[in-house]
Amino acid sequence: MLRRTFLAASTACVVLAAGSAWADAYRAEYRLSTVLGTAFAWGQAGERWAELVKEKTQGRINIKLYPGTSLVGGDQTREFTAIRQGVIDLAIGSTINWSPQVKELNLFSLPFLMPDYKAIDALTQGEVGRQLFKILEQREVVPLAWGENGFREMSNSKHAVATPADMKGFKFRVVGSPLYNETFTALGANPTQMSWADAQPALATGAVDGQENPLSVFVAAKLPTVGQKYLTLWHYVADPLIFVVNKEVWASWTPADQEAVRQAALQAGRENVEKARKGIAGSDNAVLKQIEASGVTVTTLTPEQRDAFVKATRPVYDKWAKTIGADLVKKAETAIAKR
Ligand code: X2X
Repeated sequence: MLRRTFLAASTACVVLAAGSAWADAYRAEYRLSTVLGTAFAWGQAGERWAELVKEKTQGRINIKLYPGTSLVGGDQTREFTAIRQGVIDLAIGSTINWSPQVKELNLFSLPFLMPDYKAIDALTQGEVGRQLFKILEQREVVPLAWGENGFREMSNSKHAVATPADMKGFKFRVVGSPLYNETFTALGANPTQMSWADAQPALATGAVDGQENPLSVFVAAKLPTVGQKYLTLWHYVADPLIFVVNKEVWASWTPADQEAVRQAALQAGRENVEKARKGIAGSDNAVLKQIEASGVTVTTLTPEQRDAFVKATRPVYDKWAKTIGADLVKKAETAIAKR
C-alpha cells in the first residue's frame, strides 16, 4: 500500500516536472498569418483554428490572428520564408503564395488540371497530398491539414470574355510564381504580379483591368464596386490552403498539445472546405445568383469554348510539369482520372 502510494506520487512528480519544463517554454502568444481577414472564409478558418486550439489545450496555447499577411508587410509571397525563419509561428497559406519557394506547389496552378471539386479532393486527400506534406516537412515546416480558397474565376472591367482573343491586351493582376505570368501571356493578356493589398487599389484606379480569384473572394471583397463587371467561369485552377506550424514552435509543445493543435487544424480545415464551397458547388449556386443580382455579366464557357483556353495554355502546362516534377504531375493526373 505504502509502496504503491510512493510509486504513484513519484510518477506524478515526474509528470509535473516535465509539464512545467514545457510550460516554461510556452509563449504567451503565437502568431498566425493569413492573407485574407475574417470577412472571408480564409480568415474565419484562422479564427476557428485559434478557438479550437485554445479549447483543446485548456488555454495553454494562445493564437493571435495576423490577417493581411501583416507580419511580412502584406507581401504574401514572402510568407513561407517568414514561417521558416520564425517570424511567423503558424500560417494558413495558399499553395499559390508558397509556390515561389516550394516549386511542387505549382501543381495546383497548372491550367485546367482539376476539372471539379472531386479532382481537388483526389489530390489533397490522397497520395499526392501526402507527398506534398513530406516535401513541406523537408522544408522544415510542420504541415497539418488542408483547407481551400477555391476555383479561381476571371473578372475584368472591360467586356465579356468567352475566348482567349477577348483577353487581348488586358492588364491583368496575378500573384505567385511566374507560371501565372506565362499562362496569361499565352492567353494574349498583359499580366503583372502584385500582392492582394496592392491589387484592390490597382483595380479601383483602373491600373489593371482584370484579376482572378474564387467567387467567395470576389463577393466578400466587393470587386464589382471596383469596376469588375464581367466574370468568366472557367475553373482554370484552384488553390488549396495548408495549415502549418514552424518547426521549433512545434517541438516546444508537449506531444498531447501537438495532437490537440493537429486535431484542431483538421477540424478547422474540414469546416473551411465546406464553407469555401457553400453557394458555389453542386446545385447550390446562391453566390452566383448574388453576383448576377449585383449587375455583373456572368459568362459560362461551353465545352468548346473552354477547349480553346486549354489549348492556348497547354505549352505552359507542359513546361511547368517538368519544373514541378514529371512523376508528381503524372501521379496527380492518374488520381484525377480515377476520381
Ligand atoms: O492574392 C490573392 O489573389 C489571394 C487572396 O487569392 C491569395 O492569397 C492567393
